[in-house]
Amino acid sequence: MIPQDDVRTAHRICPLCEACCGLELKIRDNRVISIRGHEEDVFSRGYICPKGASLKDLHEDPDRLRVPLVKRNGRFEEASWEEAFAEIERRLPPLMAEHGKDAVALTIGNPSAHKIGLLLYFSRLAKALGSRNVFSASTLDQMPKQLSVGLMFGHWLSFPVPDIVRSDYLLIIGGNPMVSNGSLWTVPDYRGKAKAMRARGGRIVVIDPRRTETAEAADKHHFIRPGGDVFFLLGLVHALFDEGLVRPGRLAEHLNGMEAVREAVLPYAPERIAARCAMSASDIRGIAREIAGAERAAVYGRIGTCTQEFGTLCSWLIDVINVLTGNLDREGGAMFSRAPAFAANTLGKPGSGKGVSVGRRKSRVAGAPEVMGEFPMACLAEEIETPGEGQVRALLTLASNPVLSAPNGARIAAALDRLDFMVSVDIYLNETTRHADVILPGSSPLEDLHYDVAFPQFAWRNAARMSEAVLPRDPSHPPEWQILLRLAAIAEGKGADADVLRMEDENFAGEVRRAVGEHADAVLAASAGLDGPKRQIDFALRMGPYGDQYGRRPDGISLAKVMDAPGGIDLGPLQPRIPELLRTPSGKIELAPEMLLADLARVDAALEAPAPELVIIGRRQVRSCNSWMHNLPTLAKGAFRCTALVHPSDAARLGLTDGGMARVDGAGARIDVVVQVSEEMMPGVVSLPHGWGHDLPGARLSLAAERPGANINAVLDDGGRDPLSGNSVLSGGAIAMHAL
Ligand SMILES: Nc1nc2c(c(=O)[nH]1)N[C@H]1C(S)=C(S)[C@@H](COP(=O)(O)OP(=O)(O)OC[C@H]3O[C@@H](n4cnc5c(=O)[nH]c(N)nc54)[C@H](O)[C@@H]3O)O[C@H]1N2
Ligand SMILES: Nc1nc2c(c(=O)[nH]1)N[C@H]1C(S)=C(S)[C@@H](COP(=O)(O)OP(=O)(O)OC[C@H]3O[C@@H](n4cnc5c(=O)[nH]c(N)nc54)[C@H](O)[C@@H]3O)O[C@H]1N2
Ligand code: SF4
Ligand SMILES: [Mo]
Repeated sequence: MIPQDDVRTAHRICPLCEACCGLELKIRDNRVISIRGHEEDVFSRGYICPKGASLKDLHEDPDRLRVPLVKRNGRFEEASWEEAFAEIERRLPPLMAEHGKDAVALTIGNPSAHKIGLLLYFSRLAKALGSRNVFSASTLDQMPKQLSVGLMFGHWLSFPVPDIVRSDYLLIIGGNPMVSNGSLWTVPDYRGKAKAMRARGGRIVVIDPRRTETAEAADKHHFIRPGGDVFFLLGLVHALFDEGLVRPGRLAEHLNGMEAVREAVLPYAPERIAARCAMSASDIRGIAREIAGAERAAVYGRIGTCTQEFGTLCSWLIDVINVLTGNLDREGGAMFSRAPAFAANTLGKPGSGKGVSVGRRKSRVAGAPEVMGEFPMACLAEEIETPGEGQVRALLTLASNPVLSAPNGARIAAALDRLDFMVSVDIYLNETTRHADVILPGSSPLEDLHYDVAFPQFAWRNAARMSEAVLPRDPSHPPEWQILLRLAAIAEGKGADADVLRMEDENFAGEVRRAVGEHADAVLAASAGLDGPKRQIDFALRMGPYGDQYGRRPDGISLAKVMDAPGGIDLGPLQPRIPELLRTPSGKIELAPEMLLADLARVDAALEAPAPELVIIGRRQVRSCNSWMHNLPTLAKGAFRCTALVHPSDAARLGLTDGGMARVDGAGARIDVVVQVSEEMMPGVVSLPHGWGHDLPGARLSLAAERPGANINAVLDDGGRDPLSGNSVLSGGAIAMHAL
C-alpha cells in the first residue's frame, strides 16, 4: 500500500495531440505515480488515450535531453547554457552579417503548436532573424485548409467543425478521428460522441482508401482512389445543383459567388468523374441527397484531403457543400468556435477585415509562393543546396524533425550536413538534430505551464482552461520562451547575455499600448506580478470575447478566474457566428475565390490520369505520434506497428505473405517493410504509418532504435506539391513492391 498522505494531485492539459484532454496526475516526492483522465474537466470530461499516460515515460526518458549539447570535432559534448548560447553568438551573427538574413532558415515543427513558450514566442524569433526562409509542418499538413478558410472566411484559423453533439449526418473524408482524436477539430472522445450521435439516429459516412477504425464505427464506408477526392467533391457539388438541392437558407444574404460555383462545377457530373475517384455515380448522388436531406449535417475532411495535389480545392469544396446545404454555421452543422483568447476572428471590427493574401514573396529556387509567411517545407533542401545570393547556410529547428517528417528525408539530411551552422531547440538527439552544432533542450511538458492558443479556435465546445507546471523545473534550465527570446537577442545583436526579461517587459508594454492606447497604464499595473506567457494569456483572456476587460465587465473572465476553476470554465456549446466572424474585405463568405476557380484547369488536365497499379498512403496509430514517441516504453511495447497493410488480392499478385518482408520502391528510393495482409485496404493501395525509420546513425533513441521501422517519406517524391498552398503530396505516391 502506498501511503496516501504524501500523494498530491495535479492537473494538466495533455499536449500530445489536438484533443487537449484534461489529465489528473498523482504525484509523490515529485515523481508521477499515475495519470488518468480528469473527470471534472469541463471540456474533455475524463477522457484519456494511451498517449496521455505516456507523459510519465516522456518525463523520465533517460534519452530526453536535459542539458545543452555542443558539437566539437564532430562529437556532441554536454555544455552549460552559457556555453551553448556563447557558441551560438560566436557563430550566428557573423554569418548573418556576411551572408544576409535570408541565409538563416527556420523550421517549426508540430509540437510547437502544443507548447505555449514555442507558440507565443516563435514569431518574436522569426522577426529577429528577419529571414524569408521560414518553413513549418503546416506544409506537410493543413496549409490547404488554412488557405481555403482564409480565402472564404477571411482568417487563417476560421475552421468550421462538425457540431457532432447535435448533428444528424456526418460525412468524414480522409480523417480517422477514432485514432487521431481529431484534427482541425478539437474533439476529445470522438468515439463516445459518435456513438451517442448514432444512438440518437444520426448517420456517419466515411470516405477513405482504408476501412479505418472510424469507418468501422460508422454507418457506411466508401473506398476512394487516393487523390481522387477533388473529383468526388466536384461531383457532389454538381449533383447538389443538378438535383435542385441547393438551399443555403439564412446564409444566402452573406454569400458572394454562388452562381460562379454553379457554373464552375457544371462539367463535373458524377457520371463523368466517378471512375476517376473509383466510386459509383449513384453513390455520389446518393451522398449528395443524404447531406441535403438530413435535418442537420456536416462535412469534414482532414489529412487525407489535404496532403494531395488538389488539397486546397478539396478543402474549399468541403465547405462549399456545408454552405450550399445550409449547414454552415447552424446548430448540428459545421460551426465555428468562439475562443476565449488569441482568436483573430474575435478581435477588431466584427464582420469584415483585411482577408488573407498569398504570394507576397516567392521562394528563391522553385519560385513557390509564400503562404502565411512560409515557404513549403519540401523546398528546404534545395534552398540549402543551391548556390547563389540568398542561399541558406544556417538553420534553426524548433521541435521539428523534417528528416523523418518530410518527403525525401535522405536529401534533407544530406543538405543539413552542408550547412555552416545549425541550432535545434528539441528534446531529443534524433534524426534531424544529430546534424545540429548546438542542441538546446526544451522542457518536459510536466515542468511547463500550459494554455492552448490554437486549439480552442476549432473546438467542439467553448471553454477556457489553463494548467500550471506539475513538477518543479531545474532552475538552471530556462523555459522555452526564454530560450527563444535569447536566440532572438543574439540574432538582433544584443548578445547572449542580454537582459531578455527586460526586453520582454518592453515588448509587452508596446503590445498593450498598441492594443488599448490610453488604458495601457491600467493594464500594465494590473499585469504586475505576471510575466512571460502568463501575462500574455491574462491579457488575451481579459480583452477577449468573454473577458472582464479589466473591470469594465465584472462578470467576465481573467486568468485568475480560469485558474481558480477546477476543470476550467465552460463557455457553452457552439453558437452561430456569421456574419460577425467574417474578416473578408467584402464582409461576405467568398464562395468562389478567383485563385481556386483558376486551379480547376489542373483538375481537367488530371481527369484522365491513369491509376498507377500500386500506390502508398499513410496511417496514424493510437500508440504513436508522428516521429517522436517511439522511445517511450508504454507506447513502444506490444506488436510491431510499422507494418505495410496490403490487400489480399495485391498480396497474391505480388507474392507477398503476411508477416513477410517486402521491398517498396518509389521516387528513386527503396525501403524494406513488414507486410500485413488486410481486407481493410482498397485493392491497389498500401498503407504504412509515417514517422518511423529510427535506424539512422548518430541519433540517441535507444528504445526506438531497437525496432526502427521504415520511413514512408523515403519513397515519396519531394516534388509533389499542391501549388496553391505549397503542401506536400504525401498520399497516393506510385510504388512497386516485391517480396524479399
Ligand atoms: N508521409 C507522411 N508524412 C507526414 C505526415 C503523414 O501523414 N504522412 N504527417 C505530417 C504531419 S500532419 C505533421 S504535423 C508532421 C509532423 O512532423 P514534425 O513537425 O517534424 O513533428 P514531429 O514528428 O512531431 O517531431 C517533433 C520534433 O519535436 C521534438 N519535440 C517534441 N516535444 C518537444 C518539446 O516539448 N519541445 C521541443 N523543443 N521539442 C520537442 C521531437 O523530439 C521531434 O524532433 O509530419 C508530417 N509528415
Ligand atoms: N494517435 C495519433 N494521433 C494523432 C497523430 C498521431 O501521429 N498519432 N498525429 C496528429 C497530427 S499531427 C495530425 S495532423 C492529425 C491527423 O488527423 P487525421 O487526419 O484524422 O489522421 P489520419 O489517421 O492520418 O487520417 C487520415 C486518413 O486519410 C486517409 N487517406 C489517405 N489518403 C487519402 C485520400 O487520398 N483520400 C481520402 N479520402 N482519404 C485518404 C488515410 O487512410 C487515413 O485514414 O492527427 C493527430 N493525432
Ligand atoms: S487524446 Fe490526445 S490529448 Fe487526449 S490524452 Fe490522448 S494524446 Fe492526450
Ligand atoms: Mo499534423
